[in-house]
Amino acid sequence: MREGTAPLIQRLDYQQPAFWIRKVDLTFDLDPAKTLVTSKMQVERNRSVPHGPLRLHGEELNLLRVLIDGSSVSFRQEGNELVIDNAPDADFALEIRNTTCPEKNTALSGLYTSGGSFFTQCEAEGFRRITYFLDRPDVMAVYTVTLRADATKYPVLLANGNLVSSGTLEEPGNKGRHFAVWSDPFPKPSYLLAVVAGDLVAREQRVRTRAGKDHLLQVYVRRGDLEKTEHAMNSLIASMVWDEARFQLPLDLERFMVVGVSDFNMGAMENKGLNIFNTSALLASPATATDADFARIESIVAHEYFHNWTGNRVTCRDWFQLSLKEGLTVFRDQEFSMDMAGTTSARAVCRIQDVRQLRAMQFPEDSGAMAHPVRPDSYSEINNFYTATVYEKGAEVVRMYQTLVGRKGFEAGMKLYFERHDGQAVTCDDFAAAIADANPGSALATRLDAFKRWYSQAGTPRVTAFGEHDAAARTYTLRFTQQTPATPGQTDKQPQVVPVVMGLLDRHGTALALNANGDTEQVLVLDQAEQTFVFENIDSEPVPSLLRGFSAPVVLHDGLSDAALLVLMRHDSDPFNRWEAGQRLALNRILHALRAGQPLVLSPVFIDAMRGVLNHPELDPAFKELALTLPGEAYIAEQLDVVDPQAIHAAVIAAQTQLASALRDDWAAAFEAHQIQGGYTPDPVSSGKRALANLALSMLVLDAQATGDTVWPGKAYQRFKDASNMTDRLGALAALVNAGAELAAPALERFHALFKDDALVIDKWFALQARAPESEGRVFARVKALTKHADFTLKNPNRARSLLASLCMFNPAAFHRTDAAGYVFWAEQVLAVDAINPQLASRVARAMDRWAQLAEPYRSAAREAIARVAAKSDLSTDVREIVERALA
Ligand code: 0A1
Ligand code: ZN
Repeated sequence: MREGTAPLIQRLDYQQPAFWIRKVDLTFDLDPAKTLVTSKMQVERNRSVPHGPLRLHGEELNLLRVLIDGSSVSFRQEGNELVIDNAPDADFALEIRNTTCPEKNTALSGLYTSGGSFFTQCEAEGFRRITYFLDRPDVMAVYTVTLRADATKYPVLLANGNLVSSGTLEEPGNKGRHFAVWSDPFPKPSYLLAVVAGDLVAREQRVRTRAGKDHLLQVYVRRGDLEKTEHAMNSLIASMVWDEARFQLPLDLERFMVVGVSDFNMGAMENKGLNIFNTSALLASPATATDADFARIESIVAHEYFHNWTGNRVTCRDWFQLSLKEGLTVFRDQEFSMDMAGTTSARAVCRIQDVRQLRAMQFPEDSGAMAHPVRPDSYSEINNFYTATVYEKGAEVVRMYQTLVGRKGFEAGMKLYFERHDGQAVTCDDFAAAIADANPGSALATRLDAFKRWYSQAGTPRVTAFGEHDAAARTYTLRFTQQTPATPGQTDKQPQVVPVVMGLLDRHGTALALNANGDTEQVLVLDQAEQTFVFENIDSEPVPSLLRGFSAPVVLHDGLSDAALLVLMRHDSDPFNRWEAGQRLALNRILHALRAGQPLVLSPVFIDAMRGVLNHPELDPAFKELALTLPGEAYIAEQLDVVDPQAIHAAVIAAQTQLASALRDDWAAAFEAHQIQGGYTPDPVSSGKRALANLALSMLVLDAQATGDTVWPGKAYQRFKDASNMTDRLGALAALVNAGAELAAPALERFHALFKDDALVIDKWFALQARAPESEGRVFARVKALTKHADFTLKNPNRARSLLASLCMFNPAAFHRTDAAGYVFWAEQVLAVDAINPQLASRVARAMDRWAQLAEPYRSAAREAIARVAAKSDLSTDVREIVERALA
């Protein structure tokens, strides 16, 4: 956030603060241009650390006065710190008054305005942009908040906890103003404070929990958005029920509020009892949101709700421990989504989607300039570490605990964790100790130190497996090796603890017994650089099915032949590995073509296998859609030492075109067979059918482009016009746009006219165009033109991301151009956004993380663009850290 070079903060430098703040009384006199903040704090010296001055954080504040026990006190300002050298030894009352300017706060951190209302965002270090404070998560205080504001413009005044009183302000000078006093009984770190004031309306629901307690649930949004809150409310209720049933964790507040805001840097925020959501993660109606939006909203509502225990009741000692709350809460929301999905197949679909996301986002992070451990060792801007590694890899680490101690063992570990640490700010070591101590003698407890390398070592481990059958001895020997590649600042890596869930199949696909008990599935635990496992009574060469359910976040090389992969794809009892086998068949072909520098030609065997999936009488449509979708370009790039984005794109398009043509009749049949009669529901079965129908349609339109047929584009246009829900409408529009059909232009125009007043839908309109497959530079040119569109702005993060992130991060072939125009555009946009919103700018800046793996001429041009940005003297610390790490 701050300009200039920020100091590098090191994990091992952690020290407790010199003072504790136990109680805070905050008053906000809200005004968009100048809000007055009065903070009265109860402060005490921390006697377990050396005597020192009181140093409070404060940024972009206008300080009015500082009083200790009612008298003025001498202080000095050192950079962004307010230093009081002569603070008393005994407990004291500290009062600070300052003002801030919410309407100029385009960084959206601290107190800001959006659509004429006030909102706050305090994680990670936004509270210091509201008032001076010990703004660190280990300082936990009880807060009372008084809000005073114009009653007409801001009829709703919200803060954390319970409403104590409210009314009209009577004093002269406060005409037309009203107030509300909120009190939160739970001690919390400052990053969980929240304030909202505006003209909002709420959907309300009273619920009774299993424990017999009554609660009021409220979802606050702008007038006019109320009918789009039903799904969020249902998701909230389902989350409450689930957390009580699965982990015995009840809601601890009488009132739980959720608020939507259009300008927000992330998805949502778990402020105690007052979650604040990006509207994109909250609002849904069948006409405006896709199935994917409905699923995302359910999972984000759950995620924030689950933070109430994993994050709020037990929080992080310091920001290096971020994955303590984030990895665990992502794991919990993933488990919730799987339980909500229901059937084994629907659960597998969730798992496949999560792994696809991990591979598309976290694997590249782990092999690029920003590679860092799940528990980072240093940062200069903590906002840069809300990453796929901390979140998604962190969730995989939590999943491995569960795999190693079993589901019941994990639940026992969670129980112990809360018994030990409720109300505390703790570390990842405390979590690990609780899970291990609740499971003495387990595969985890016996190798806990080695397991914890998942927190300290960056990089994705490479595991190889080599199987050998001894016909005479009737044994099958599996030999594993593992090695983790070097990452910035970490060259030597130790072996990791890798749980490999596995089974063996014979060549007809029958599961083999792995031991005398007749078990057909087992967990092998790797913890050495090399290890061997022997299976007895194996009559013939089996096909190993390893890493079922993606039991560890590693890259596995098992050298299986295409024939063996076909056995797995057709017969494995593990649906994840069935999907994986199909993906690997496709990947093998694409990589072979890329490495040989030859055009890609899909084999008849592969095409038959895909046809078998598409026409399979028992597989679910949602699974079929995933199995028939080719690996993404980012994941393909991950497999290569030198990345040529244009060559990858050409190979993927060739594969798609061949699959579209070879299965033409099957796609048409699948499209017709998966039409849904009746009203829209976003359940997994219906959304699976819509997904497969949309994939079929996109293949048919793509094929029509090649053959000159006009029937399918016409049908797609008709479907686009007539669709009764956004999934089908956007699916048909995407089919036209992605194929480059002539009807794409009128369809886009019509779509814009239909939804011009719905910002979230217009975001989709921008994103669809920016993510379209590149062809002769047309997509890039279109994006550049769209930056000049009347609806485009860099000030709204959703809108800015809809074009910039879509192009620079999700459309490699449009972005990486031989003329370097993509990089020039990137540099311009990063600098323009940085002046408005550094957090947003640094996210876009990360599009260049993997520049060093690019082939020439991309590599040199990319480096030059990064160096040009780095040469600017007035960069935010956010962007500076990203570009400097890239160049290091
Ligand atoms: N803790 C939130 C994510 C979040 C993080 C930072 C923010 O502002 C910089 C906002 C939200 C979550 O995990 O949902
Ligand atoms: Zn979170």
